[in-house]
Amino acid sequence: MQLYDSAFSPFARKVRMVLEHKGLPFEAVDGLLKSSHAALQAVNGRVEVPVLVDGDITVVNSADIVAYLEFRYPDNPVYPPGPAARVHARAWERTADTLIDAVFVNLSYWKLLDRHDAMPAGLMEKARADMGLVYAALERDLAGREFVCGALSIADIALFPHIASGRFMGVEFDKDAHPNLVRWFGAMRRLAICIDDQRRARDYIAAIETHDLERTRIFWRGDRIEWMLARGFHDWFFTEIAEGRVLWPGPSVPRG
Ligand SMILES: N[C@@H](CCC(=O)N[C@@H](CS)C(=O)NCC(=O)O)C(=O)O
Repeated sequence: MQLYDSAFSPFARKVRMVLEHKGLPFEAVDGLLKSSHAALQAVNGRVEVPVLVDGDITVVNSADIVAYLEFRYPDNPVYPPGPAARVHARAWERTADTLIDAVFVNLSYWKLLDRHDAMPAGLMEKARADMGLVYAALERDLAGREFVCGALSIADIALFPHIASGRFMGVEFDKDAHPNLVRWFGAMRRLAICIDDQRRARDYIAAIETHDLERTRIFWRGDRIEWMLARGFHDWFFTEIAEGRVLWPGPSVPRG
């Protein structure tokens, strides 16, 4: 299998951790390098990672890739067995992919890209308010449980890359108010798939200047735009468009 990957992308990190949890061999290609653009576009018209190529099957969109892997390679499952727990695990994966990703990635632009402006006033406060809701719900779900849905599942794997960057992004959870989350985070950080993920992400960010990445224009799509507009930062966003600092996904249709 070939994974169009990036240690920069929480979606690619999720899929890579699922592959490793399942013990499946794969070759990783850094899909976000400018030099990979044409190859990535050939397998995903949106020009986004992750993409999984498994023989003659190409799968895009991280949640679809995880569902494909679970169906095709059911050993070491990442979906809980019972219907209610499965629905709940998918709900957490969706929250990680839509809300939490939007909060963290939108904050990351002022940490990791070449920007000459300050973060818009009030953005950090909006981010902290939304993450407060997430942390409270996690604290509730982790009461009396080792992992979010009982056994380790896609919920934990999807959440981990985000929660692990909380301190760096300035939206860390309060340890005193969230003892269950502290315990969960400690257990996650001891898992081999998480140790390897953290090392890759740390090494990538430490050497960010050396990677052939787009770091002046921001690639925008659905949920991240929605969060920016819904939290009131439309003036900032439309100025970004007017001043040419945006990139958009390409059109994508299913392959024949
Ligand atoms: N819904 C997609 C979202 C994937 C996505 O947003 N990928 C980003 C990286 S996190 C990307 O490839 N952006 C293109 C770019 O930055 O050039 C999924 O779940 O796989």
